[in-house]
Amino acid sequence: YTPSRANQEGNDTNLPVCDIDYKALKGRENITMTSQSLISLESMFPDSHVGGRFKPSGCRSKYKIAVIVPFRDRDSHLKMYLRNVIPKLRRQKADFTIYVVEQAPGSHFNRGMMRNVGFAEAIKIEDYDCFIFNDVDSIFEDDRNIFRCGRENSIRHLVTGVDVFKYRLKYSILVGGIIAFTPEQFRRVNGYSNFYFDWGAEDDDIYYRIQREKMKIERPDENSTIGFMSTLQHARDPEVKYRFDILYSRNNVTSHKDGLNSLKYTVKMIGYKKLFTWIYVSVDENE
Ligand code: UDH
Ligand code: NGS
Repeated sequence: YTPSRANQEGNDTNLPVCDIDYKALKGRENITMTSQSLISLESMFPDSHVGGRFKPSGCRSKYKIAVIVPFRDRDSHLKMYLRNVIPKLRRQKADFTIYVVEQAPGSHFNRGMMRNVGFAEAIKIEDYDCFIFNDVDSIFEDDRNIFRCGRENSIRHLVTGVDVFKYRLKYSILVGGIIAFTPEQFRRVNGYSNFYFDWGAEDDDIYYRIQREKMKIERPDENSTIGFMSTLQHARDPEVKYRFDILYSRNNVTSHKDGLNSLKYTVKMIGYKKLFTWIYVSVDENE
């Protein structure tokens, strides 16, 4: 069953455009740690639409947002993510759908590819205005950190500080955790590289793609706590030494032919769940 666009639209076009009610926002909050089952989580959000789309009631959001979460084997994080992020995005009156893009066993994890797949598949389902790539362990703390994209030449990185780094960014060009692209922006950089299997560097790689396109990075106000992010604990994945070789040599030459336009994958399953759309995908590492 594929939710049709017409069906999802309903009569929304007659509704007034939503204004964010800043008084209804709560500001910075501690993360709620939960060990709830998915079923009990689902019962917390009875008004989600099929595939986990949320829309404000009584008004129409300015943008349709797809939140793309690369995923494998982090079930407890996913529940914590949904528990904390959905209420905040609803208070922002966002029209959003979370896509959990899960890489099937048989290849090393590739975050960049999972994000590319999320983009490619979600845009077939709905005309999204903004794609927000969000690691499952990265939870924004403050609901005043509005999930939205930047203007034409400006990529919006929604993080100004990370809890485990004393609420700073590890380095100034870091664009990991949570980052927003319009479809035009994402196509312009040709998405993420597909080369980085295992941990690290694919976000640095996309930073250089952004730079080469002469676009800039914007963030929430760096003098406030609005862009602060909490991270969930997990064992560290194996790092790949060769990532630096790719980052500093191949990338410059290959980014126009390595990315969205060279993406190869097989969708094994799409599940329209209550709180998210699940895309289960396999990739061939040796291609
Ligand atoms: N992911 C999975 N499963 C995996 C690996 C990665 O779902 O097996 C996804 C998930 O969305 C995760 C994201 O990819 O949040 C990033 O992977 P990660 O959490 O392993 O990487 P991160 O950069 O790890 O968050 C930081 C750990 C090292 C901190 C360094 C402190 N000195
Ligand atoms: C850098 C990695 C990035 C990674 C970042 C995590 O060292 O891919 O750490 O920072 N770059 C390379 O490995 C070249 S953190 O989220 O821990 O603040 O995203």
